[in-house]
Amino acid sequence: MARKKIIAGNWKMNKTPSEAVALVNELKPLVASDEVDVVFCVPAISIIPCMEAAKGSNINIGAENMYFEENGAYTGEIAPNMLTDVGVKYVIIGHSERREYFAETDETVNKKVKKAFEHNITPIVCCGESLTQREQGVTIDFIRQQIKIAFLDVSAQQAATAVIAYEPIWAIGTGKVATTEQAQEVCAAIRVCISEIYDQATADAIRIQYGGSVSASSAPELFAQADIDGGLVGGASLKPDFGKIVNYK
Ligand code: G2H
Repeated sequence: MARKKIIAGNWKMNKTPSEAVALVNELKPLVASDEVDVVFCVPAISIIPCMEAAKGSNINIGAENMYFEENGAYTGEIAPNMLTDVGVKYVIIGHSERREYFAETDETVNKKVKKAFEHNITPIVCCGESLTQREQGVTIDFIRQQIKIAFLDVSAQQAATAVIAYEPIWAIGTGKVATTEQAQEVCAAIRVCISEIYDQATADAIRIQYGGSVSASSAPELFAQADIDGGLVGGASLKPDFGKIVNYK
């Protein structure tokens, strides 16, 4: 069965709640599509107003992060049931910026992925190599390790519904997009890794996105690749261009 593409915006730390609502309203008609799943992952404070603004449209509002405990003394964190209570169905886990600036590790990513599944939230699990790793030729080994740890103790049934975002760190926000071949090669290797951990059916079902300076001009070729099932889009998701990316065909 063909996988439905999933195109997600990652707004990062941009837009006040009122600006966020205005952007949802601006993009709503531009991202209308039955062919792809559309997700806007927005800052936590904007989730509720964006949900209201997106009502009646095809836009899913997702979170950019969540904690792996149920509740308690974790100042500043957001619990999974806080997200589900307002209707969140997707959460980005382990973005490279969280790994770099907020000390997230493969182990915390795994805890968050398991917790998301416990609450029926689809994790968008991020992985990606640094420029040094790419230059040293260890990209695939490194990504395989990230994936294996992220999916430890995750069932095949759960994994089949997950989304993986392959984002080479050197291509994030730099305007430097991985070549189509580089992106497809790693996404294909991720699918092989999933087939080894689980089975071919799970590998065929899981959706793998490319992320890293995706633009309206690079999207069509990237999304036409056999193992690329959409994109995780940062900068361009804050502009009308996101409509072109969603309707890339
Ligand atoms: C990578 C991506 C979105 P950008 O972080 O996750 O951002 O498209 O700005 O490189």
